[in-house]
Amino acid sequence: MKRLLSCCLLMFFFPVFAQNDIPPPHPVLPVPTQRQLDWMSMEMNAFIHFTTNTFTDLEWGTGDEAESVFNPTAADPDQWIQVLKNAGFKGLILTCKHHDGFCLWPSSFTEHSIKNSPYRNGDGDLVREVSDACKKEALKFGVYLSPWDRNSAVYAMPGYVDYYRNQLTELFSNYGPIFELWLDGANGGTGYYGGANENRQISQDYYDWEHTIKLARSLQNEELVIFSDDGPDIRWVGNEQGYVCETNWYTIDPDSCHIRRPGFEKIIGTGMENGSDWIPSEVDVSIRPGWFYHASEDSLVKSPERLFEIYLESVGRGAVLLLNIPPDRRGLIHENDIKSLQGFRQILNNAFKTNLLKGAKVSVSTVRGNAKTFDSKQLIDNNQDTYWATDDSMTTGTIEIDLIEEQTVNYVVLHEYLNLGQRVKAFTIEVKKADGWIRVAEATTMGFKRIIKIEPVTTNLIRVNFTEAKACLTVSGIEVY
Ligand code: FUL
Repeated sequence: MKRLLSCCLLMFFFPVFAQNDIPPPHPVLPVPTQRQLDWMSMEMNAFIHFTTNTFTDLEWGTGDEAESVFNPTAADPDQWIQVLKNAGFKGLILTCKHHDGFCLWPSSFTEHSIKNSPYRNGDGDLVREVSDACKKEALKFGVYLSPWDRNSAVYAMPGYVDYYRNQLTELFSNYGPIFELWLDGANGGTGYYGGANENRQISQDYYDWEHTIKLARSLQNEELVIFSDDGPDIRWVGNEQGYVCETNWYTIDPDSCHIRRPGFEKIIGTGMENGSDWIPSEVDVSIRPGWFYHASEDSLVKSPERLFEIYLESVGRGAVLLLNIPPDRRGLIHENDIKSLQGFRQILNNAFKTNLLKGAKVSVSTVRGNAKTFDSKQLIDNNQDTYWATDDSMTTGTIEIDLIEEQTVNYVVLHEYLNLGQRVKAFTIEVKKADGWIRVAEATTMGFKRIIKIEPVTTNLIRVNFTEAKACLTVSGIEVY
């Protein structure tokens, strides 16, 4: 009794203590793993497609190309990394082996590799050069190791899975740390296959991914994320055009959207609101029409404006962008691609240069338990680990921003606190004009980062209305540009 009394007295005199005891909301399951959260925070990674195709002008090598065709005259991975770093990429994924089976490292398990090419007189190892160059500039290094191998004589036979695992072991033991393993979905068809020159198909369980994934994880640290059409860590977005759907749930039900069933692309494009697993999408797209360099596409490099649009429709919809920039036959990123990337970076920097919230007043409709830990300040503290939250029963709410002076607004950027699961299903944005509030945007999911582009409008009051959510709100940030 005495204890209860002193506790009440304490709460009376020091209400802040009591407020800080308000527990956080219960998670909405499933929730992301730490490695998925870390990966999402990278936002933009680069894909590098480089192999014999660069020299044969193909997109899919057949597996019978002579190793001697691989002959970059001035390969300079340091140049790639400089260009990519300046453009804002955080990681790079290299096609260590594409469908033709040619290895960019001197694998002991095949003759179809860089060791039999003229590159550095057969002593070259581009996986080494690229992973070292990444380390020097603190870019993360990732591996594309094509499951389909049109060179291997044993492809589609039991021995190939061991061959694949041996190559994965070589890469994962000697070139780490590796942040992402990219497992391509193209599997089986015609090929050289050690001279058989035939059509080989595989069954759905041929690769026994479960054990390969265990092996990959055992050879790397916790950070490793694995991409394939439907996970385990990251899913394909269902198109190669550079967008994720406006509604982007991080959750899917891998069993009910099994690889390449009709309608599969649509499901992985939007995710599933009540999916059983947290498997966020990655938007892979090339800066050129093809994945590999072709001189005939030098004039078809995507413009800075188009790249910015892609950024808004991928990162701006809560996904991670994987933009392919293929080196040319010299082994350099081509001047046209560099120009486009520089222009893109400039547009991006200009668009998000000045956050108009500096000096603004931000208020919210309700605060969870009236606790400071969950109040409106958490929205503007530049810390994604703190968040504004509502009471458990409150699945709607409003953020109101008073810009103090009239400003022209182009973008509203919102961040959902995802450690407790994805919640928001619908929200609107309004601005105050002389004749009242006007709706300027309507959206569905929010996610890690949601950039809402609006028709430029001059106003001093902005309101975000969360109209539907799976549970109480947890919003970690808002910015206005
Ligand atoms: C596809 C492959 O077939 C393309 O060649 C490319 O590597 C792309 C990223 O994935 O499935």
